[in-house]
Amino acid sequence: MKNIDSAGHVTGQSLFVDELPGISGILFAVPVPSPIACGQLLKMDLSAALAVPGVERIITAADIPGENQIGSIIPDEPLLARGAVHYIGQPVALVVAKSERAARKARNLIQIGYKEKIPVTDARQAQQMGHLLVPPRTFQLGDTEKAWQQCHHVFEGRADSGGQEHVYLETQGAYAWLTENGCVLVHSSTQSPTSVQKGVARVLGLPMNRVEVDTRRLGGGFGGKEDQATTWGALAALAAWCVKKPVKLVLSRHDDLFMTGKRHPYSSDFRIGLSGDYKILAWEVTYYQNGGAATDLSPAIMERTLFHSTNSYFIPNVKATAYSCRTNLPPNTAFRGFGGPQAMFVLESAITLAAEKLGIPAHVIQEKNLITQNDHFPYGQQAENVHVTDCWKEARAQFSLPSKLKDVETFNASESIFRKGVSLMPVCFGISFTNTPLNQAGALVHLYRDGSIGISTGAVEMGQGVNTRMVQVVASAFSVHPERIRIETTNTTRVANTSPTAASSAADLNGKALQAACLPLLERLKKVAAGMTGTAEQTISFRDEKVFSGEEESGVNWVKLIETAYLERISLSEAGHYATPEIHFDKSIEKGYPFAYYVCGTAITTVTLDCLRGQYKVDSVEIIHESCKSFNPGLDLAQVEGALVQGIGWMTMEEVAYNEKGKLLSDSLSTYKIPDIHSAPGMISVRFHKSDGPALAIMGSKAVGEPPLMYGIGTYFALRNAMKAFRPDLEPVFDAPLTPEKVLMALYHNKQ
Ligand code: MTE
Ligand code: LUZ
Ligand code: MOS
Repeated sequence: MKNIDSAGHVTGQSLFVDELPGISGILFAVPVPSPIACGQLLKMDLSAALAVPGVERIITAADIPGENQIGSIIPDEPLLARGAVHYIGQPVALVVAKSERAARKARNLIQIGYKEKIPVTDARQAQQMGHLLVPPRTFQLGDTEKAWQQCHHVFEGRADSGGQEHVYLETQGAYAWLTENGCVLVHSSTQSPTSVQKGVARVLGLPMNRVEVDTRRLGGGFGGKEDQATTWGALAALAAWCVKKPVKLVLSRHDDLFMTGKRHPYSSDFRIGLSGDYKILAWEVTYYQNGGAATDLSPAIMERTLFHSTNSYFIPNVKATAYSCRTNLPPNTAFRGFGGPQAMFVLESAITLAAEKLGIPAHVIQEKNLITQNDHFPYGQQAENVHVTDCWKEARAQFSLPSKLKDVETFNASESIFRKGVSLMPVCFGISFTNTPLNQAGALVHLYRDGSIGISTGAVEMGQGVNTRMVQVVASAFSVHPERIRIETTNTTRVANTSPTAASSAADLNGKALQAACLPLLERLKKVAAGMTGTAEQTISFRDEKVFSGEEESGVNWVKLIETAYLERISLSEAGHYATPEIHFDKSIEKGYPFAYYVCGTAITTVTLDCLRGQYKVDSVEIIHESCKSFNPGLDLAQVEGALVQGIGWMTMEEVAYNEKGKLLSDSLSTYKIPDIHSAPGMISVRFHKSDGPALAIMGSKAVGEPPLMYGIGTYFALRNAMKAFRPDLEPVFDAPLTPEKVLMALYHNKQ
């Protein structure tokens, strides 16, 4: 089934927040950012700004009727700063005007007096100063201290990975107005309507039932709107509250780039120990996560880093410690993979370092240490039903690894300027929110009298196609044509207490909630059908819009059945709820069973490097990816390809740069390069590893949103292999992104 949004998107009919029609009296809001990263705001002179024609009001923290707080895990983030400011771009006021243009003009005239302090932008420095967002955590298995003595080879190193800007096509935004009797409606571009609802209620001092949040779809989220849409929803609602008119707030690209948080940069120290036959016996790692100026989701992201510190490998002795460091950057936040990619990059760096020192290919070490079904992850969950080795072997065989390696060797031996490199990248990603209570969802199903169907869930469509999957789930449950089904907006008054659409789990959780809603409806309809056909209820089934009694077609169709049920006064609406069974985690001992299942795969990447210029091209990425019984291979393929290219961007070209004052330097799409069609791999080949899907995956179809991003890590190491082929004494530096500049500098560093 095609994505139900395709036609609307290409004809321009799909609506996004900025395109919602203006209501009479509509005003536009523009946030006022802090000009300094650390210090005190002394006073704001608003007089010139207020004199700009069209300006209605400038809102500050003093106007907030409720609590000036939006921190979701820890209350350390004011909606509008007052006094102390902690990063450049932190909202300090909001200009509301008749046009966005007037609001912008006014913003430029605001004079802010401040007293500046020296900001801290480096995670390690913050850690040394004791600036942590939360206490550090350690995951441990076996005894690394003892294990070092048994190791034949021990290597130490450091790995750094940079931030990543989400670059969702639709910038952050919200549109709010007061409905009646002190209630507010917010249209928000959010992955988490309930978080926005909660945030607005808190800021306005209202109970949640007076705040309705509606989300039709996002022009991309990628994690950037999991927590950070709340700021803009709350600001729009606050403005509407203060001026009693509809207020739209949609960030310009530039404002979005420098005011919002990104993927967390990590700096890590590691120590890896191997036996004489290359079994990894011990793994010690310390992660320094650059959290930015407020907690946001950093502790949850740090936790997922710890969960994935051994990626697809079994290591008997592990000690992984993570520090979430407070710095004067915009609060960093969720980004596809949620700390998992950062962990995997460090381990791959360590394996590569070991391989280089030992003079063997990295894939020899990788292959020897893949986790098997009897092994346990360091946090206690058994790797039962984990198909790491199957995918690895399938990739080797199907993509002819030996001949590929040989071709590259021949090429490299015959070339003077160009070098090729190959890498293998196994991925094993846990599916479920690591914060167990979030693994629940709700849904609502209406069967209308004419046989058409309206469904609502807590899932948010952001391009990944979850709405299409939801339609498929219901079409399959009732055995009706998908065209009969209309999926409604995600709205807090229809489905309450929703978890964010995140952790790749939206289809599983919300699909199962939908199934839970369809089940009692089906039972009731069977009773009606039994009455209509004069047969026993147990013999009734629905197939392709027809009622069957046993193998016999009864002559009753779906439309007639629904109309009859209505006349018999049978309820045709149902709400469903689902909570993932079995999963649990005990933080006091850092052990448990946090994931419903794992998604595995292996990517083989080939690159060609121009060693004169530092430029490179990804020739091909060939992937075996586990989808099990995919019920929408087209959507799955799109997710794998998109995530892969996003991962390659993070590893190779996307460089988030701040200066020492905490000012974002890469603050436009000309200085922040994301992959385009020219930098995408010349060839992407994805083959799905099929098997019986786990019961906890919706209709046996495994989650796909995030895991393939981590195949992009393979590009870094393919490039490193190409560099190494040109310069065998390459320094053991692991510092992503590996931009062409960095490649060139490394190839000629200290060269006689
Ligand atoms: N695909 C598109 N096109 N746009 C997005 O914003 N977000 C990704 C992924 N795929 C995203 C996307 C992220 S970060 C997640 S967690 C999942 O989609 C969420 O959706 P799902 O749970 O339905 O997979
Ligand atoms: N969000 C979250 C996530 O709150 N918990 C998670 O475990 C998670 N994982 C991936 C992406 N978002
Ligand atoms: Mo995705 S980072 O879980 O929004």
